[in-house]
Amino acid sequence: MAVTADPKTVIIGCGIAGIAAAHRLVNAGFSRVRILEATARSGGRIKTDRLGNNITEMGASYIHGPSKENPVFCLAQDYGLLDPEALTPENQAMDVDERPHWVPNWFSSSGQKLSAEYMKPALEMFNELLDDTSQFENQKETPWASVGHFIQSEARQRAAERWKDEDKSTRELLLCAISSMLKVECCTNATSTMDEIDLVGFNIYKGLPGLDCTLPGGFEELIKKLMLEIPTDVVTYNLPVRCVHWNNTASGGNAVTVECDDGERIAADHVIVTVPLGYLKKHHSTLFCPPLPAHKLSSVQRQGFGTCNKIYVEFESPWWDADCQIIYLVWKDEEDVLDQVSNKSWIRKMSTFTVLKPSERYSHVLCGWIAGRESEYMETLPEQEVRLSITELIRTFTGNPTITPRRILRSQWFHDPWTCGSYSHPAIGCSEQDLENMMEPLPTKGSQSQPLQVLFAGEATHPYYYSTVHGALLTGWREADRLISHYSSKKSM
Ligand SMILES: Cc1cc2nc3c(=O)[nH]c(=O)nc-3n(C[C@H](O)[C@H](O)[C@H](O)COP(=O)(O)OP(=O)(O)OC[C@H]3O[C@@H](n4cnc5c(N)ncnc54)[C@H](O)[C@@H]3O)c2cc1C
Ligand SMILES: *[C@@H]1O[C@H](CO)[C@@H](O)[C@H](O)[C@H]1NC(C)=O
Ligand SMILES: *[C@@H]1O[C@H](CO)[C@@H](O)[C@H](O)[C@H]1NC(C)=O
Ligand SMILES: *[C@@H]1O[C@H](CO)[C@@H](O)[C@H](O)[C@H]1NC(C)=O
Ligand SMILES: CC(=O)N[C@H]1CO[C@H](CO)[C@@H](O)[C@@H]1O
Repeated sequence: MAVTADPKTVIIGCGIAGIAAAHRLVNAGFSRVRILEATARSGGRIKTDRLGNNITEMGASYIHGPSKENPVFCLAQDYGLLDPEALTPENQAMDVDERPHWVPNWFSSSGQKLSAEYMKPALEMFNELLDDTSQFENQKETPWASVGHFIQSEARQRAAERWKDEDKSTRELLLCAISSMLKVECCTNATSTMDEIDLVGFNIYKGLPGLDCTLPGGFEELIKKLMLEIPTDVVTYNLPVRCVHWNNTASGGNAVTVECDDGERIAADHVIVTVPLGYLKKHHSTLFCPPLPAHKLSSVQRQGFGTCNKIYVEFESPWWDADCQIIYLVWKDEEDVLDQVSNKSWIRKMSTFTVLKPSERYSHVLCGWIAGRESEYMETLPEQEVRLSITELIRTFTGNPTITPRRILRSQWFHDPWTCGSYSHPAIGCSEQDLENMMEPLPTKGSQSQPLQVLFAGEATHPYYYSTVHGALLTGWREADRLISHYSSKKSM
């Protein structure tokens, strides 16, 4: 594009959404683009760390649905960041519902290893219940308030029918396993309990084909590659934005002034806000002057944002099978099918560890998953205490009192002041309209003021790929395109 006007654009946040927006604007010939980032690094919730020599992802690990429609997959492929298996046509064609299940190892709180065959009915029923939520797609009213209520009620009923010939202890154990699966689901959705997830909203998210893959050199490699393609002076680090003053119609100058924490004021024609929804929920009243319009604010409040953390644990030697990909822990007194516990027993919320593969490449490292308020509480504990709790947990479930983790590394997303949680989810009452409102630029339609003063990008503003890296990337491109086409149509007039 030959830029006839070269508007000043400020992007708040240097995560994948901010980087994608800047990248596209710069390529389109916009020369006055700046990214203001609160922290000392780029990448945001893409954050690669190390446990000893092993790569660990504190934020995003997987490309969800790695296939041609997924722009993150395409970029990673172009930059040569993927393993050959991820590039095979079979991998890319893998249907969401046909994905092979991970090979599980099961352990119970009485220190027994349970056979996968024995536990299979629980996994099957749980997956069937998740699939059955699709019957509520686009429904106005549902007999249950939430995904959690639906699963609890249906699991008990179906268990009574389907497993009536099993003995009581088997039936109870399978129900306890469903409680464990619910806790895993809390991680997928970054929520304290599935009771908070909307039964209709649950199906707004769209999956892409492809068997989820990781970036063997770390997800941050993708950030580094993209950053090399935008001029280095575009980003200013350690510069948190305090307030976006918009609608400055009187001055006759720039419509927006961005006020930074250090008092600096930056004039701009357009601002693209990419701060996480958790941050927005907490700081919207001071971040915008004038404040967000009421309907947009309600949507910010209605859409959910919760915590999912990882606790990486390294062992001297494996205590799981060589082919095991995922470890499930079942507490024997949870046949009520509930996913809520309390602070004191926060460790009970941990029901899953994934095995870092391929094992030839890693030493014996597991990734433990924990969601919700229990996860937020865990963040406040000293690392030593977390390590001791994990040690006790694993000793209890394996019945082996000698297993001792070498070291651990955990994420603390809730207490990250610039994120305030992990990612968004469709909370009860949240609808597609709320997602539309989230991405709507300011001033809203019909206003006489200068258009497109404040634009919104970031994971939580994608209408159906929210909570993912590809969703976030696409929103950055979307808002850059909005500006580019605005100036293109102006030119042709
Ligand atoms: C534990 C965890 C696991 C995940 N796993 C996956 C996965 O496997 N696959 C997947 O696709 N996705 C996953 N995600 C989600 C994915 O990481 C995010 O959707 C994506 O990275 C969000 O990008 P973003 O640009 O929208 O936001 P962010 O990356 O959060 O970027 C926002 C930036 O804004 C900055 N900022 C905030 N406030 C201010 C301010 N006032 N002034 C200036 N800067 C500010 C922040 O510091 C940050 O750098 C995971 C996330 C977490 C936390
Ligand atoms: C993981 O750590 C072990 C031990 O330090 C090392 O031998 C191995 O190469 C590492 N693997 C990766 C993928 O970094
Ligand atoms: C923006 O400014 C215009 C013109 O001064 C005014 O009519 C409008 O109410 C303002 N909008 C907001 C949200 O303050
Ligand atoms: C759990 O811990 C959090 C964080 O310390 C605290 O805010 C909350 O009140 C506690 N909840 C209970 C039930 O003790
Ligand atoms: C927001 C979010 O990640 N939602 C997920 C909740 O879990 C279901 C089922 O596993 C997924 O399809 C959603 O993507």
